[in-house]
Amino acid sequence: MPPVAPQARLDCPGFARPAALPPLELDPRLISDPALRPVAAKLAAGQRLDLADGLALMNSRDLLGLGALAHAARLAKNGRRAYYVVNRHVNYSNVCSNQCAFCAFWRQEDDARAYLLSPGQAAELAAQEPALPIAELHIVGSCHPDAPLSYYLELLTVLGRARPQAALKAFTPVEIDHLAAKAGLSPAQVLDQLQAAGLGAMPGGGAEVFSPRVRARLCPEKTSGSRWLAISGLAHERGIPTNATMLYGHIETPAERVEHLLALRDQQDQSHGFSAFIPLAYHPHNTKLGGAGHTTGLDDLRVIATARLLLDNFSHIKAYWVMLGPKLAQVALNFGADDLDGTIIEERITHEAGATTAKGQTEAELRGMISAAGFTPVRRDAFYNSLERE
Ligand code: V47
Repeated sequence: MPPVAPQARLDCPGFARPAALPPLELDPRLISDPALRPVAAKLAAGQRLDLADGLALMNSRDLLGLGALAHAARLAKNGRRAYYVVNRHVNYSNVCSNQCAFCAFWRQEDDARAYLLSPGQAAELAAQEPALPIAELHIVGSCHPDAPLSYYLELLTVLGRARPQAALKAFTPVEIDHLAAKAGLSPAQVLDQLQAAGLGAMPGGGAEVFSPRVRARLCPEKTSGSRWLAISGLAHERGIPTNATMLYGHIETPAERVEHLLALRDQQDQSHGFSAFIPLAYHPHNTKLGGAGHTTGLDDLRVIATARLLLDNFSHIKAYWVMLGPKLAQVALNFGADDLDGTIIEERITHEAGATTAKGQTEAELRGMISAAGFTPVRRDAFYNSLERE
């Protein structure tokens, strides 16, 4: 693999530098874990947290203390607003040459359940339920061994025509790297062509855990963590906002989680184009990696709270209801999260791995979850502009 060309500019003019966390007003009586007290003192002084602070948070069982800290940060960033988007997922293919051990979605090309939607079929899906005010098409598939770059360009063109009001949030840095290698182009050249065909934003999948140790076991064929970060930076240079994720709850250590978050924070310091961070709770069913069970509620909330506090330069933290379940996602609004993601309509990746949640939610259900938790629902577009009628 050729190296990703270094970013032309360190400071990205396309995106404003997100505001840092201000000094937080905290009630020390809410914290019972002594390891969290120095972290609280730093937050109260407006200081940036480091690896040791991240570890104290990531190892703590003081759920109410974690919540108190993360909620103060959430209020400083987003007040009582809780975002959601009317969106639709389009998974254009499940045929994947990476065949990651944690993933239940991929199929070999000769599998009876393998598919590659034609651009026309994808557009038909996107056009269903025309009265729905879909603001975002979330378009993710696989590293298909044969589909050429022209397929992806055509896909964006016809999806844009099918849903002209929707932003096309498409292709992870892993897919970009794969199709650049197939086309014999650089990721930057591919991004330019996709942007000209309508690419407006990019989802945050494929980041998994950046640790080379974890990647060697879980996804040895996949784009490395450093390439994932560099390609995100190339998108930001072009004014394309992207998201970031972390797949947790498998073989990773607390230190590897914290290092992952700090690597995202470093990239954001340089390129400012990450919109949201989304922790992804590992689902073990039908995967090669397998595993005993699901993540715990404590761990889910702890990852969200730690992310809110470490990622002081990220504006948004998503509680992805598909993976957390709607009830815990609602609780997570008090642990640092300010976004529930969206209506989705048809989720496949997590459901192949055993998710028992619904495949979609109605807008009324999302608003109800937010209001019942005491927050103000804000319907947004893919760029976090409010679509609420004032
Ligand atoms: O890239 C795969 C992960 C991702 C499993 O950017 C798994 O707005 C859990 O990235 N258990 C897809 N996770 C989901 C994703 C996403 C979702 C919602 C919003 C956004 C956004 C992005 O899910 C994959 C992979 O990292 N994944 N298999 C599994 N068994």
